[in-house]
Amino acid sequence: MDTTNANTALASALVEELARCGLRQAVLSPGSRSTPLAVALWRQAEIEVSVIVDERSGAFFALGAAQASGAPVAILCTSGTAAANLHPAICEADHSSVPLIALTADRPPELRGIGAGQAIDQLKLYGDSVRWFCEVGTHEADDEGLLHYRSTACRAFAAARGKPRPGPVHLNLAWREPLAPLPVEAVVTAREPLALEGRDPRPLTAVTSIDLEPSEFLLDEVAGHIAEAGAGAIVAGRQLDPELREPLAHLAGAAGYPILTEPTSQLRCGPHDRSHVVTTYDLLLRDAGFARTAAPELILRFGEMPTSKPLREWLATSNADQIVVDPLGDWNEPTRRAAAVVRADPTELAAGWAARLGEERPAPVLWLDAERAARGAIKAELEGIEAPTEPGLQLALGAAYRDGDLVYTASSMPIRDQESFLPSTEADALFLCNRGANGIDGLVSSGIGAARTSGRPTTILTGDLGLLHDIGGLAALREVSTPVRIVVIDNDGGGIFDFLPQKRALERDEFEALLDTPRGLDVAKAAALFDLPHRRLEDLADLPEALAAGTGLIEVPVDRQANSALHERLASSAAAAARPA
Ligand SMILES: Cc1ncc(C[n+]2csc(CCOP(=O)(O)OP(=O)(O)O)c2C)c(N)n1
Ligand SMILES: [Mg+2]
Repeated sequence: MDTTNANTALASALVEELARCGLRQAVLSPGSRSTPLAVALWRQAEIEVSVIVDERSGAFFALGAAQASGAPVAILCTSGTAAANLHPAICEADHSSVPLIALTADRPPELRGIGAGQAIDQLKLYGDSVRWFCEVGTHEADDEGLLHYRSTACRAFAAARGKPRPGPVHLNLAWREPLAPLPVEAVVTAREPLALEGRDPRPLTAVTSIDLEPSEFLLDEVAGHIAEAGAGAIVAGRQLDPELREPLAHLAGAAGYPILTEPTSQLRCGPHDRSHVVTTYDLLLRDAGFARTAAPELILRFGEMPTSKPLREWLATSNADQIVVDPLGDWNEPTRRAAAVVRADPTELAAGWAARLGEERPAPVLWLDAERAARGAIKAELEGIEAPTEPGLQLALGAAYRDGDLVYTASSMPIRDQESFLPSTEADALFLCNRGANGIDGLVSSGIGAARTSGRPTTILTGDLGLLHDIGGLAALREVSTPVRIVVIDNDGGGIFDFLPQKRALERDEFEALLDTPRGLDVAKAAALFDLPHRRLEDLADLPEALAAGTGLIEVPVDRQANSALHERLASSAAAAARPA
C-alpha cells in the first residue's frame, strides 16, 4: 500500500485487492481526476496496463481482452463525458456476459452540480447494464475506510466474474485534492494490520464460484427424453469454451442429431469429431420443403441463439420440444417456445446425457447429405467468379485459419457471411464477436484487445463502415506485438441494407443517403495515418500471403451491387442441390 497520502493509500489498497483477486489487465485513459487510481494500477506489478486515449475505444479494447481471456479486465477513466464513453462497451459486456470492472473517477459531492466543471451525474450512469453499481464514497485512510475499499474491490471482482452470470460492474470513485501523489503527513491513520495490508497474498475476502454441476435427476430425466424422441437437432450458438466440443460431439453421435453450428460456438472448427457438424443450415432452412422435412421432435440448444434468421424462424415455428441450456441465469429464449431452460454446466450436461444414451444412433443422413450437397453447390457457384466476393472470402479465410488463431468478426454482413459460408475445418481457432447488442462500434478495438491479452495471431473482420466507426481504435495497435490482420471488407457502405425492404420502398437517392451511406473510405490512407502496412486484395488466392505478412490492413474490394443477388443464387443452388432426388 502506498501511504504517500490518503488518496494513494485508498487507491492502492483497492488495486492491491483487485490484483489479489486475480485482475491481470487494466485499460486506462488519461485524465487528472483519475490519477490516484491510474498510478496505483500502473505500479501494481501483476497488472498489465494499456493506455488508450479514446475511452470508447479503450472500453471496447477491455471488452475484447476480457472476452478472450474470460477474466475480468478493469477500465479506468476520468470524470465527465469520459465516463459516458464507456457506455457502449458496457452494454455489450452486459448482453454478452463479459466481465468488466469500470472505475470512473468523479469529483467529490461538494463539487457536483455547482458549475465546477467536468462533473456530470455519474451515479448509476449505466443503469441496469451493470451487475453492481457502487458509489464508493469519500473516506479517510483509517481502518474503516481502507477495509471498505479493500472489501469493495473483492465484491466488484466477484460480481464481474458472475453470480453466476459474468458482466460489467461500475465503481464510481470520488477524489479530493491532492490528486497527485504528493506527500501529506499523518493522514494515513489506520492501525489494524488487515486494513493496512489485507491478507497478502490472498484477497481480503475470497469469494467462491457458484457450482453448476447438474443433478443426477436432471441428467436422467433429459437423457430419457432424448432416448424417447425421434428426429432431433442440436443448435450451438455463441459460447467460448472449447471444452464443450468433445462432449457435444459425443452427444450428437449418441442421439443421432446434427449439430447446427454457428462459428462462434467454437464447434464448427476444431480438432474434435465433426462428423455431425452442419454449417449450411442458414441456406438450407430458407427452403420451405427442406425446413418441413427436417422438422424435429426435440431441439437441444447450447450457447446463445445464432444470428441466422431462417434458423430462428424454423425454431419459432417448430412444434418440437426445445431444451435450452442456459447456465448463466439469463433468459436466452427469444422463441418463447422452450419447454425447459436448464441451469447447469453445459459440458457436464452434454457428457452426462451422452453417457446415459450409450450406443450411437444412426447418423442424421437427411442433414448430412444436404450439408455435403450444399457445400458442393456453394463451392461450384463461387469458383465461377473471379473477383473477390463476400461469401468467397469466407471460404478463403476458412482455408487459411490455423490452430491458435483468434478471429474477431464484426456485426452486419461479416458475421452473417461467416455463419452462412465458413466451412468446417480442423483449425483450433477461437471465434469472437460483439453480438450481444449487435453494434458496429468498437470492433477494431475489441479485436486488438483480444489479441493483446491472448497473444494469439488475430484476424479482425470488419466492414468499411465498421472500420470508419472505430478508426481511432487502430491507435491501440501500438499496445500489441502479436500479428493483427484487419481484413476490411470494402463494399463502400452498409451492404446489409440491400437485403432490407427499405431498399425497394425508398427512392434510390434516399436509400443511398440514409442507409447505404457510401463514404469512399480510402483504406490505404487510413493505414498510412497509423503507419500500418496496407494491402489491397484483388485475388482471394493471395489471402494466405497477405495474412502471413502480419499486422496491417487488408482491403478486400467487393461489389455491393452484385452481392444480394449472389446471396440469393447461393441459397437457391444450395437448396436445390440438397433436395432429395
Ligand atoms: C453502433 C451502431 N450504429 C448503427 C448500427 C446500424 N447498422 C447496422 S449494419 C450497419 C452498416 C455497416 O456497414 P459495414 O460495416 O460497411 O458492413 P456491411 O453492412 O457493408 O457488411 C449499420 C450502420 C449498428 N448496428 N450499430
Ligand atoms: Mg460495408
